Amino acid sequence: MPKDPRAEALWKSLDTFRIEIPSWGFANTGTRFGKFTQPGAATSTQEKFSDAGQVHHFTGICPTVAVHVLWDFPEGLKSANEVKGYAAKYGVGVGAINPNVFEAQIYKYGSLANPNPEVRQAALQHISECVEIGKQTGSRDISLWFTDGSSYPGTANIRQRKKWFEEGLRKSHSQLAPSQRLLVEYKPFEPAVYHTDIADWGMALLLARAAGPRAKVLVDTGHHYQAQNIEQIVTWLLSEDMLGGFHFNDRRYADDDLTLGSIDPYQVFRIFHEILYFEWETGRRADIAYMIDQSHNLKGKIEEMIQTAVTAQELYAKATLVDHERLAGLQQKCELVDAEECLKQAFATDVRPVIREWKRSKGLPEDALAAFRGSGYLQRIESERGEKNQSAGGSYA
Ligand code: PSV
Ligand code: MN
Repeated sequence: MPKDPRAEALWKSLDTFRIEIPSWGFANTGTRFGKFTQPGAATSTQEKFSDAGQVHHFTGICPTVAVHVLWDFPEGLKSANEVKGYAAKYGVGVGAINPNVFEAQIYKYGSLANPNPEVRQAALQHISECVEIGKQTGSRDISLWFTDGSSYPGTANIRQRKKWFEEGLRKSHSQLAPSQRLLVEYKPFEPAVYHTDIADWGMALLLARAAGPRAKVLVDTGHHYQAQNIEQIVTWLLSEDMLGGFHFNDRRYADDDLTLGSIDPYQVFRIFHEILYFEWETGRRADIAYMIDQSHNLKGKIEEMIQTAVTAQELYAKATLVDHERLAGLQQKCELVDAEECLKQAFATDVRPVIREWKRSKGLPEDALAAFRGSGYLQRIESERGEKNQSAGGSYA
């Protein structure tokens, strides 16, 4: 460990920083006009776990994989042991469980807020099964994203739908084991384009509060309007003890699912800074699940996931370099230039030499991407999966 106290703090933060990767980031995806295929894309849950295992093997910081129940658990609860087996085989754990109440035909007009009580019941039943899956896989978080909303003015009773959501989330919360949490994700639009029932952090916050004490808000960085100040949302949720986790990705226009930090690395740094500043001020660790929510259409899937994890680690490391005590004093005296410089200096610091040293001490490769490329894994899966993937793409029409 280095002698300098700031480098020491950075080193300690590297020991604790972990980020979860999504199973769906390894499968073929596309745009709303169709899928682009890759010869090496994962074609089964087992392959997704195998690929995720590679990301963790080379980076050392992605020990868990978020799963989507419909996509990864073809037989629901009955698939739980099988999925757990894949995780163990490839050296990772099962992370957040994502129910899927948006793809089946019955959810055309919503799930927990569907005017039809039978559909609301079906959605509740699915979430309840996901809670059970979480208990079996040892997953802490049930991560809820709903597409519920409407696309034309006057077509939905928005207040009534809010009540249905409160009711459904309360019931779901009552089924949690003491170690489990519900994370409520928000998104302003898509696929509903007039109103979305859980459109922003305020709505997610109110619904999480109504659900119960172990429900928190999930911030997906791609789910905001242009120019929205995301780190301010983060600070408010922290101060309310309501920030449960993140879905990290970058965006230029809307929910673009771009590589973390590819468009605006300073944004990610500012989010990490606010969290670390909160931890310094309160003397307690913020209990936040850091997760990635990206599905790469154009870049190689495993390569981009490695790139993402490495970027997240670097930006988090930079944020640990902010001198909090000095910053607090400067803020108090309204020394604007010097206060801003506290952030800018930390952001400009090249943390890679210390990270390389940390990696060496852990027996990890200094350059995760190069090590993965040199391993021959990609060539192997491309030849094994190429044929299956050839027929997987195409248009939706
Ligand atoms: C929706 O856009 C979302 O962010 C939710 O988290 C889903 O679970 C995920 O993307 C699916 O790709
Ligand atoms: Mn998300």
